[in-house]
Amino acid sequence: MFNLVLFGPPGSGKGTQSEKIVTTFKLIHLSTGDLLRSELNERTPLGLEAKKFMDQGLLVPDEVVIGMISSKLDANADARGFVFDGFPRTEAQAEALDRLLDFKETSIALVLALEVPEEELIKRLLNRGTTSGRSDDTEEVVTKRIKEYHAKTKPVAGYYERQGKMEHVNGTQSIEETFELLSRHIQSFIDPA
Ligand code: B4P
Repeated sequence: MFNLVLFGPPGSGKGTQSEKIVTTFKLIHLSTGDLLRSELNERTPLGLEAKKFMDQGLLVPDEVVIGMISSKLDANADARGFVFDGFPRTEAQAEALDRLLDFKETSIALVLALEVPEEELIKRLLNRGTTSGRSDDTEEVVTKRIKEYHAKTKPVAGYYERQGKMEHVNGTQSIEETFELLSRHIQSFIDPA
């Protein structure tokens, strides 16, 4: 099993690149953002609770997202591997993920961090906000999300650096060029399927 974490600030292209990676390498896409938005659209109690945090640009509590990831791992036991997109976002989530994978006798092989300057992140997210209808793509919430990233998520990079699994990738080029850069790293582990 090949397990990849796609890491980076909000708007760095994690969701965009994950779609391409899972198609090319036949992996399962696990996006906590997408999972939370689907709970929200179905108006489940979990979704309604998560909305309170998401609309303020805050991270949803660790136990909620860890529970969601755990059930998705169980539901895809035969997968060739997983792309974790937007998870882990705190050190507690990173430790929980290691424990969950360890229990399944597998581990994270590689962490690819998309590097994009802050002005570009804001530009992309506000641009998406004009068409996405996402209530967290407004200027006020985007600024809060980036602040939350620096306070809680950036330290997760250190967690994976210490494990020797982190590779940094320039995320400012076109979607195709960025995908090429990411693919080169992935291909040192698996071939396209
Ligand atoms: P997410 O859904 O994970 O969203 P994201 O970080 O904003 O976006 P991403 O980096 O995937 O960017 P994308 O490809 O879409 O999180 C939303 C919220 O959910 C969080 O704020 C939090 O509240 C909650 N949440 C999620 N996971 C959580 C967790 N683990 N713990 C706690 N809370 C959690 O790209 C953005 C835009 O840029 C798009 O419009 C795209 O078209 C464009 N773009 C992408 N690549 C480009 C490129 N190369 N050039 C130009 N534009 C590009």
